[in-house]
Amino acid sequence: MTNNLKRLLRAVVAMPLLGVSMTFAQSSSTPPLTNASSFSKTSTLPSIFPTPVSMELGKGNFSLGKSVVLVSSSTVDAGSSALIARVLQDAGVKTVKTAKKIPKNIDGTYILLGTHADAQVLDAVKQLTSSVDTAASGYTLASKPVGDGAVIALLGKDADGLYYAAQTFRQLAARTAFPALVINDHPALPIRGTIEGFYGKPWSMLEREKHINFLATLKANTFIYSPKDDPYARDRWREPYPAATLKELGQLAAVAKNNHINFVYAISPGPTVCFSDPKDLQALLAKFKVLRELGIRSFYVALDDIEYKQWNCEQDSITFGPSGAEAAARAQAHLLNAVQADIKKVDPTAPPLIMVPTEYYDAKETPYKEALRKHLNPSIVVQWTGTDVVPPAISISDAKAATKAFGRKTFLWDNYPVNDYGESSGRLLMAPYMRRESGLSQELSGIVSNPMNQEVASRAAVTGVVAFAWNDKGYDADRTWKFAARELAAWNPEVSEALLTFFDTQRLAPTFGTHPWQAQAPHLKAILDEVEDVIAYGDVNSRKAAIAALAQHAARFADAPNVIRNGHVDKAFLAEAAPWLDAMVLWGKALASTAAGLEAADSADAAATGHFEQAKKFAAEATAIQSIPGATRVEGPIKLADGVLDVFIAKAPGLISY
Ligand code: LTM
Repeated sequence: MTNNLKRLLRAVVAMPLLGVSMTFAQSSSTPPLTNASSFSKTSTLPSIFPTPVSMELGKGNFSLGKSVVLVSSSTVDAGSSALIARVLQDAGVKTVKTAKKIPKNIDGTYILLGTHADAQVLDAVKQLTSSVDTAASGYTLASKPVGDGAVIALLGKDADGLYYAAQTFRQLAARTAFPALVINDHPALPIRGTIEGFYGKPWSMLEREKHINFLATLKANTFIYSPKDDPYARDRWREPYPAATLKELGQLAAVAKNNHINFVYAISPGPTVCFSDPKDLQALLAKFKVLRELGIRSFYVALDDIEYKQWNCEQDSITFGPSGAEAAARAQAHLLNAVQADIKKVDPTAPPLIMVPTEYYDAKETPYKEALRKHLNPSIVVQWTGTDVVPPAISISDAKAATKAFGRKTFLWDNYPVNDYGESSGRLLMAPYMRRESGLSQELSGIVSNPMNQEVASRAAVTGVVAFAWNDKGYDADRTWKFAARELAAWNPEVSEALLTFFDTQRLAPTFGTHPWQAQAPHLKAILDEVEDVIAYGDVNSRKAAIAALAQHAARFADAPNVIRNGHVDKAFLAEAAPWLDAMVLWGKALASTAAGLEAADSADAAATGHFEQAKKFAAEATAIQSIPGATRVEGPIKLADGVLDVFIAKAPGLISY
């Protein structure tokens, strides 16, 4: 038995003793096991998120059973082993045996695990399927009922590929009926994940750990630590971290590694750095050295949101000439090239340095970009936010322009669902991830989402971002968004419906300008428009029916926060969204009173006036609810389906004269 196999078995045996850790959201957020009676001879194509590149059903299906045999190899790493152990335990497997190879007569469930580096596993998988995925980080998952049992093969092109196979296995194993199928899959983009790059309250270490666990379930591979309000990363970047923070960062990096996530540490020296001062270079390298000793291997220098047309020190004007955008780019390249050279020297296989330039928000040719392109080491990865800081859309031709401007494919920093700017005040941003052109993966080196100060609430959008980055051609924004709601609802249909009703009220996606790039509450708007249309054009009966349907919808709307709060939804989400959920109850009551007013008005009943007055009072109470002090950078009144619900409630008393 290999050491890894031993580790896997130990993990399976140890799981019940360890109990359920709060941070292991991965295992609890899978579809509930269907009961045995739903096991049938036909099998159905499962939905896997992110959408695999190819997935083909075979004939039949089977149950994993209470006991499985693992045929494993030395190429299975600790993270994959631990994940498979959790998956088997969650699927109700009680006994895990091991074997060196698959026997001729199959009499149970055999699970074959390994990478292409293991010839024995590769050969065995080729018996099951003629097609195997050979792309970097790719995997093949093949399953088949055989004899009196079944064989499932998880074959990674490499260690990451095997881990992704295990993540797909997690989604499949949650079904009682494990279908015969062949999945060949690999990421479209090599870098996928999140940059904690917002202003305002940084995430806590626990939130980061939970987020990394969440990212791993979606086969993302990158978490960039870059909170603007970490003083040791920006304002006081030269100072060392307190020992306790260093310890926590090291623990976080270990969690990330176990989840096949690259933990990237970003520093923002821009506000005070002297580019030509060797002491400042040494201060940067010293900071990275300490973090490297904690196991962090990937580094980033952020130069966004700084005054770059003035030097911070006299020496820079002597070294680089008079201050200005072009000189700033030369100075930045000088410093970053030295950092990259040091990375290469001390850790030759480490990922290259990542940077965000000062002009990150468009792809127009400028003296700054021209100089950066000319002087920056081509192996340094450059971030870009699109055609604006918060762009309404990103097309392939936009990305091509950025490639040209920065002299390399750029790494997209997508400022969605971040809510740290004026236009986003009072909002959670929970729309599906849209308006990024399919095929963008060919013109980018990666995508990360900049999330909200609210970690769990960010997941609806982040799920879309990383699913798009995995397979932009097969990405379905709406289905992925619904999947995110199901995950948050712990797969309870009533709760996920209530969550989707709530998400709809937080769908408006602002830009830095006056035009949002996603419209507010389209689902609710369609319902309210329909009521208004029927009142305008319908006969008596259809009017009554439409108003009755509105009353029912209002009751469901008002009750949605209750359903969410009483479901098995992550408590952190309930805390983050508390004022919005409170506001939703009141807006729901306002809508219910409005429906009562319309019903009375339609019967020429003067009681309508009282109902409409009541609606106004509820609306005023809802509008007065404020965001949680300190929770977001921009505080203010909570907004909920604004421009849709408030408009309808205000307009309703004038729809029927009585
Ligand atoms: O977008 C970038 C590169 N920098 C900052 C972010 O830190 C901030 O979160 C977003 C949204 O306000 N805008 C920025 O300019």
